[in-house]
Amino acid sequence: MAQVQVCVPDLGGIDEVEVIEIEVAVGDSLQAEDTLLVLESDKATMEVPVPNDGKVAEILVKVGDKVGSGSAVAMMEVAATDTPESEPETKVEPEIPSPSAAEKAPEQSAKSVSTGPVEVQVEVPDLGGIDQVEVIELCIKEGETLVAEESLLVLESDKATMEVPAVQSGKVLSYLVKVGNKVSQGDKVATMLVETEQGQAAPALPEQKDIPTSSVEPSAPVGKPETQITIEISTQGSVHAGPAVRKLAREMGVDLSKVSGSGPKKRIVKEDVQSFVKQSLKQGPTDSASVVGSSEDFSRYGHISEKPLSKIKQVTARNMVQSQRTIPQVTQFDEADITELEEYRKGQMQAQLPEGVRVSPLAFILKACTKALEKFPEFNASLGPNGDTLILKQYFNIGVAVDTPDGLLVPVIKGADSKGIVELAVASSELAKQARDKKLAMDAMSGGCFTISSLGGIGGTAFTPIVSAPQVAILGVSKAAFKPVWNGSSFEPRLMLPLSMSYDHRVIDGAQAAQFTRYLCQLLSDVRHLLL
Ligand code: CAO
Repeated sequence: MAQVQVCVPDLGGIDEVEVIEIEVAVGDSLQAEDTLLVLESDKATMEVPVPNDGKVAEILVKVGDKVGSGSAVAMMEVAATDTPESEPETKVEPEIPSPSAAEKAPEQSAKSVSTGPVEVQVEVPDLGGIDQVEVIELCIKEGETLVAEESLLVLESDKATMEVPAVQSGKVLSYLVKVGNKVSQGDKVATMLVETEQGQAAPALPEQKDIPTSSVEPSAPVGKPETQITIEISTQGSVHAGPAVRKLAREMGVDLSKVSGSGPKKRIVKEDVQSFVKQSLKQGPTDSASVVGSSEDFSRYGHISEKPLSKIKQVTARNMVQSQRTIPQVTQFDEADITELEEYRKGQMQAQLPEGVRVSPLAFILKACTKALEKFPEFNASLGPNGDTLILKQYFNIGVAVDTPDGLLVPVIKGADSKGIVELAVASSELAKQARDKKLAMDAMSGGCFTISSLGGIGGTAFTPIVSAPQVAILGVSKAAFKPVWNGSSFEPRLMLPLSMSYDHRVIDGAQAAQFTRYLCQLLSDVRHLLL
């Protein structure tokens, strides 16, 4: 046996990095490439592996110590054949990717020489000779701005995690890569719009180096911001964890953005992931409810094709599964006589509308719902964390389900109770447009108390909407149709609007649900109730 010193490899010009984790103890037997400890600078986390099989004889540093290139960090006992002859004690620098990549500013290049805002392309910086590093996180949403030095994306090799920061403050127009793509030095990863000072030319565009098409799918076009789903991905940007922890999380299917870090600077360590999994198992199915499809080979029966589900649909699917699994839901049906309401909306009201404003029955339904929520506070509530209290909300935010080409989005009309019919019409059509144009603000879909899902413009007689937890009720609206209604002496044609209200039966009793929908019908049958 011989003793060898394990030293910090070349840090690519960085003076000092901090030891943030020691993964082994004296006496541990390790195999070559096992991680000895983890180092971190403000932009990169890297693991120092051992180069040979052997036993840890001494650890020369402790967590919090600052080390530089060549610093000795441990002594290992290795088989004599593993050390060069005639050298009783050998310095061995394990080969790990140089973190210089993350430390060095990414190159950014402008499309043209100009003043004012210019488009620049952010490139992957020097990766210390490593090729094909995986993009594991996109830190912000397209269309958002970030300041110089904030992270744009995170790359990961098997031994290091590197954040690629923006050199200049600006707006991210589009990412040119997606999570999962492999990139190398010089690959273009994002287009940003940055300000140049008056009279100062933007940096010239360096020689183009195209990303191999096999590994990079085209990103969303410039100016086409992602929606809610990308926001979810973006939360990963704040995850503070090393490669080994990220790998463990991936293996266990853990979303690291949901794990609290107990390490230095709130860094997530392996134990945090393990206790998160234990906790999740104890709690049973939670918001990470998985959507299980079919593994059947349908091609045995005929031709098939497969297409990816949009992110919005994937998130909706998880939420739906979660809601159906955890909420005992019942749907109450009723019909509102909107004959007079429609006469008013299509007649007298038209002359009073501001130019360009279109009012559909939805605005009246929104108004009726806020009034019904005021009268029946249990519908404007959520169950408390242990399920033994009811949180009654004093505000009235109503979500409106919007059908978009990518799937269902539910923007929320905030403070619906303080809006009149015309304002509700304007707010709902603006939000629906923003949803379809993928321009919803980040918080546009949060804070809803109750949801309306209107399929009235399409057709159908009834459906059973799924409650959107933590809300306790959702109103489904189908297409109004003329029906013969008995008025006591004869049948009369009346325009009837079908309502289907699903509710959480833990919170709302059947009788309350019937009263709520009856009240809605009364309000809608006499437009004067709503105009007051
Ligand atoms: N009965 C009869 N006609 C109706 C109606 C109803 N209940 N609701 C709307 N209409 C009419 C409108 O008046 C309009 O006709 P005019 O142009 O002649 O006035 C037409 O249908 C189209 O309306 P619209 O759909 O454009 O507008 P809206 O305000 O009713 O709805 C929105 C807006 C965003 C809710 C709707 O476009 C939408 O996306 N609906 C789908 C929601 C969805 O997918 N839900 C399922 C979720 S799963 O629970």
